[in-house]
Amino acid sequence: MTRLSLQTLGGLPKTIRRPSYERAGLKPGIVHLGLGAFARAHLCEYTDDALEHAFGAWGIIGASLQRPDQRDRLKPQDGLYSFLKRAPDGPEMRIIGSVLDVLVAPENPAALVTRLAAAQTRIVSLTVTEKGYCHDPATGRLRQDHPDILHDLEHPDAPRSAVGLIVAALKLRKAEGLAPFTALSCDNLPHNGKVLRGLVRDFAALQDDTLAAWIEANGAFPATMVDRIVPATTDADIAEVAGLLGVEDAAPVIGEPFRQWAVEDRFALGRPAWDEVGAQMVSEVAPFEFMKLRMLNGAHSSLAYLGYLSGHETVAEASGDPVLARFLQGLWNEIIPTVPAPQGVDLSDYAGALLTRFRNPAIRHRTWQIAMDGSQKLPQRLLGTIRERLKAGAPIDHLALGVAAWMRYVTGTDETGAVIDVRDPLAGEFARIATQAGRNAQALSSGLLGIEAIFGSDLPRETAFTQAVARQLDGLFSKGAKATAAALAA
Ligand code: CS2
Repeated sequence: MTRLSLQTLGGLPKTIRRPSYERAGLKPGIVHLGLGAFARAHLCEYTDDALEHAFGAWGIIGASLQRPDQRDRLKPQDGLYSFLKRAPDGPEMRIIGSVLDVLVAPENPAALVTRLAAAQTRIVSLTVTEKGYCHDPATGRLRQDHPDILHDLEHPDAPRSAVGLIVAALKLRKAEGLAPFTALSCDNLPHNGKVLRGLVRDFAALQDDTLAAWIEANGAFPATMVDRIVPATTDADIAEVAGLLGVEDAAPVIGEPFRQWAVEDRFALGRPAWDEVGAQMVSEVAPFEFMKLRMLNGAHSSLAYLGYLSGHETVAEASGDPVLARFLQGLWNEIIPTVPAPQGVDLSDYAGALLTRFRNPAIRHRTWQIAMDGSQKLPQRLLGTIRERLKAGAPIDHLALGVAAWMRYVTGTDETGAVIDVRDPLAGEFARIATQAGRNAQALSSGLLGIEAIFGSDLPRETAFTQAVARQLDGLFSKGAKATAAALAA
């Protein structure tokens, strides 16, 4: 079958929206690190919209930090791909044109550093997931013992990590008298701009204090809150897209219609007209970020673990289960008092809208996908909320069940005795702790609570927390996930 490309673009069915700007004249201005499905359904769509609104040199060069697959799929398509938005009443499709090229960092790290350091590169954006920051999720500080950081200190001109790449490029820019680019984190981390700034500065300081001081004085690291539900693309999606397009697209992205982007408007060298196409440029991102990380992602993770253990494959199925829907409502009741509402937002309405989004029957977002990397997600999704509830002397039963369900999940065996494919940088440690503890809730919870990179040194000393978690975990072992969630509502 013929492939989607600049050449075949003109022959697509007329009903399919495509870039209205002159794609052949588009010049790059952004390098995006971690060109996964989420970025292509969020940043790249906003940028495509902004280019239609006000054309400028804001094309995107993507960079894959690990594998060549994305480049291999997109290169033959001249960077073009389709975005299939799945609403409950049917799909809508468009072609995104903002991605110009894809580089593969491990194949030629120096070429990527050169591209980052080029004068045309005015923004370097990132979606490298939580673990891609090589930091300690409990504190937000650089892990100097992280294998990629150790590697990059030894090979500063051929870095592997996002932080190493950014610092290598900033070093070249400084030497050439160029201003730093804006580094724009689009990952689900609290205070993502500030965290990235700290990591870049600390890594630079390990090599050269004057470089660190120059970055500190001149760098721009705006905070962002990003939101869109984007499940992994499946073979069935690829076949469906080919049917709609009439040509083959090896790299479509699938997502819900809803999207939100709150961005701190502090850019060193300009930005696309994102504000004209729906992004909210704000002076304070924190309220948006707390709302989204605690209410959406906190609920997502809790539901992923409980849902998986209850035998639900997708978020839509899990949130359609009346017992788990009741659990979600109870969870949001515990979370809402800890969230400062962004101006004009009613948090109960926000929770109601989340439930509708989770239940979108057209989106198959696997609980297993969200369950990944819990060690990197729990601190900002659940543990910060728990700390604040404890300080206020408020109940935390639903939050504790979310944490206990994660513990039950990382034992690696489900309620039917089947193996769970636990994906997490700390999976080895979990397996060791789980083997030692067996089905003893007390032993398992205290073993896992001892992982300081997740729980810090404070939470294991909070008996109201440790007892609540052990109690819920005991319920999960003795009664199972559904009955334990049901018991909370009783
Ligand atoms: C999800 C997020 O995979 C996960 O951990 O919770 O990817 C979630 O879908 C997005 O943050 C929604 O914006």
